[in-house]
Amino acid sequence: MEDNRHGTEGKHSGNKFAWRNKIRDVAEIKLSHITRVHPCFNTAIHPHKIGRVHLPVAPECNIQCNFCVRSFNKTEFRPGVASSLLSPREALFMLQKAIQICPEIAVAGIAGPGDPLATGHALGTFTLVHQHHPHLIKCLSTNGLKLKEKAKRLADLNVKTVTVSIHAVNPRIAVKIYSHVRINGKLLYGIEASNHLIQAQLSGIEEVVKRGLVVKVNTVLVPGINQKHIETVARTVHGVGASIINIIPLIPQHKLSHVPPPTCEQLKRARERVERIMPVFRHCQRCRADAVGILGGDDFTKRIFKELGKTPPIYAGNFSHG
Ligand code: CLF
Ligand code: SF4
Repeated sequence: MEDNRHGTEGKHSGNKFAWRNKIRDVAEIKLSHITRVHPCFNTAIHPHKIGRVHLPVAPECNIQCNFCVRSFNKTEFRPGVASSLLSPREALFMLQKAIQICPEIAVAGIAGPGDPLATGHALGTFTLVHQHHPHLIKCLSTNGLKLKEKAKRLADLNVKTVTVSIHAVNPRIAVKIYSHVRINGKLLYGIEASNHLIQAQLSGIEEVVKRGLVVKVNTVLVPGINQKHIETVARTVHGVGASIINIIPLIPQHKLSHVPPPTCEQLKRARERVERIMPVFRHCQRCRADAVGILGGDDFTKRIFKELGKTPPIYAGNFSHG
């Protein structure tokens, strides 16, 4: 099943949401001074010029992706990894150090290691960032489950860019990618969980776009599961107001450890197909939740953690906010 016969595409695409696209276009123009310099929100920028810091403050996740094993360690190059969790105050210190060491840093992002909207830590951190470094672009990455609920707060905090990870918009496909979703302490499984998550993600995008934020969607390409569904994902998220999409190759682990990652050719073809629908971001480094520096350049996480008195990571490696 690769199309959207049982999914949400029809409901969320087409002319019905043409007005939403107009709002998105206005937001894009209004925020073009931001997206022009944001290393992950435009297709043209040279990714090696602008820096970002990821503040690893989000302790928990409210869903379970089948390719994600969250952990705190210093050595792995894979999703869900940070060397240590920081409090909002420690994150502010990390940010200050990061700016001193790497003045090219223009973006303060929160991308994990759990979901930044599952608890209040990320919004508390953004409050401090906003008070002390109002000139920095605040960037949030989320699975979208609580996006609609937190949209006003994000807008009030002057967060301008949001990434929502959406790997399928058809619950019958999504069910192969997500194990469960937790809502108000209750676990949902199967189609019910996928349905709930997809609806939350799409309505969350609509809500933040309505409030003038610019949205990127991150989609993990999982061969044999969502490979032929990628264009439907792009059409649907573009229909509800997302501006740009990032197709990330699967890193096989956890319940999807048996699935081979997409080949370069498969990834290239997926990006080309999606590019006919909406702009594609191609410079993703699958950063860790505690990455510091310029995309693809030196990473300063280890040095900063040492100064924080935290166990420094051995490798300041990669982490994808899948
Ligand atoms: Fe960080 Fe993500 Fe903001 Fe970028 S990363 S929170 S949008 S500032 Fe960028 Fe890194 Fe890829 Fe993310 S290269 S993993 S897409
Ligand atoms: Fe949660 Fe992100 Fe891991 Fe999925 S990839 S389980 S959203 S932390």
